[in-house]
Amino acid sequence: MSSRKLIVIILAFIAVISELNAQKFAFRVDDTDGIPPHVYAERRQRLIDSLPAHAIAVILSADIRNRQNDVDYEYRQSSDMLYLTGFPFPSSALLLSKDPMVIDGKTTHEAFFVRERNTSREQWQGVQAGPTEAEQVYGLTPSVTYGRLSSILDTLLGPPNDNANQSMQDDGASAGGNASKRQLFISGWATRSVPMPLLGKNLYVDTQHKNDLADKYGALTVVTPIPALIAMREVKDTAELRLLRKAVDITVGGHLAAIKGARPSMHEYEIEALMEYAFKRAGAEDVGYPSIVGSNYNACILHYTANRRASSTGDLILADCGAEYHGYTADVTRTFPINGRFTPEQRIIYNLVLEAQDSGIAACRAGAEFKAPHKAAYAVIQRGLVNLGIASDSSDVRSYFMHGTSHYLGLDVHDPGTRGPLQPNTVITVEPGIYIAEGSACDKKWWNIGVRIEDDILITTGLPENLSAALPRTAEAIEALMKHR
Ligand SMILES: [Mn+2]
Repeated sequence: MSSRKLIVIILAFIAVISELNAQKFAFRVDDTDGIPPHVYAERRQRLIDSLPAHAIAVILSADIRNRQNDVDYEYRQSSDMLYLTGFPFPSSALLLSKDPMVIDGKTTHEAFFVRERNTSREQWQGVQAGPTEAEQVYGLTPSVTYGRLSSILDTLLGPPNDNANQSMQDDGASAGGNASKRQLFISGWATRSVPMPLLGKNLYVDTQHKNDLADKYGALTVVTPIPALIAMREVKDTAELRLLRKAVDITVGGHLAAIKGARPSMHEYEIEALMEYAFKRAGAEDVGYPSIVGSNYNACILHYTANRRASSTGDLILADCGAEYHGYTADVTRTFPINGRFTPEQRIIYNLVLEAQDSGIAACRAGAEFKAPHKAAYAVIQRGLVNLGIASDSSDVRSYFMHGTSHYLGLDVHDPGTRGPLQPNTVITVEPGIYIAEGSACDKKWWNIGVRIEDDILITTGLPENLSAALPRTAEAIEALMKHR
């Protein structure tokens, strides 16, 4: 063997060893039910197309949130990042540029920033994609080290006479050459404010961040959140609707399990457990928001999540719970009697809410104003409460129905949207409610009745589609479900 061959073999051996050292763990995607990379690429292109001339957009990953001491909350990516990349890991950022930019010799309109892989971190926290995996698996090209985000922004945004030439060499990046009309769009900060109790004030992180950016880059306009992205996320594409339908189907299964399994004297948390067990068994990664399971007087608290009370016969249970599947969440509420039979008063209130919901759903037509379902539902409840003598006049009604009827649904339970006229392929909730807390100014036979009925409605070019229609909704259907359990 020639010494040259030996050197080649040794070098190859060293290369293999260093490869092993660099990546003790293989990067694997165990779940294959996601959205293909080309769909994300199309969304990014649409957003770039929507940006004004010379604008730059940065989409930030969600923060890692500390629970206590050395334990963090389970990580959940920011919805904007999920929407545009499907990339699930922290310490990452997406940069989009209306003008072409040159990064490491490549002319591009997008760049992705991600932490390098780190074996010792992966040993504890799991394998996370680095730049190579971001490119190969997520199709995010070019992907570079997260730490370069700030210096590449300097190159793109810095005053041209100040640091542009220097940064171009330092970072291997260069702008399209326009620094006069600079607009920076940012997806928004997960942490908007931090309380500083000793000073009796808040630190407004987003304002501070914006001010610092303006200081650093001179006459820079920082826009957050990104209006074009809000408009895009309002209308769901085919890939999103598939996942959203799955989240709703899983959620319907959870509600069925909870209603069938509930028994008088069960604690609220036991009903919550029935619900969430069914969610996770069906593949949901999480809930889209903390489960609300309120019995009796707790049903009158809109966002009651303590779920500790022991129920007793005669209670109404209000369960507002949604499974999250691949980032998409459902949002469904059912109210049912723990013993399987509504009392006369409960039934009257329930049927009034149901009638309001029917009117609200019927108003979910493309082209209708966003508030059309709310106005329709509100009118029914107003008339009903006045007829029942619960509300003396229309101004009273607000104290029994104190929330809106609809919000957008998608990656977030309260998904962003323009609140303009309803558009096909938008999903909104329709969720009227009546909450008569103890001590309300009405006959006390109504006290502690809290009812909300919520379904997830797809706006189409024709009739609305109730995605959660498989879950019984009428008082009779719920009683029948509970009777034959
Ligand atoms: Mn809701």
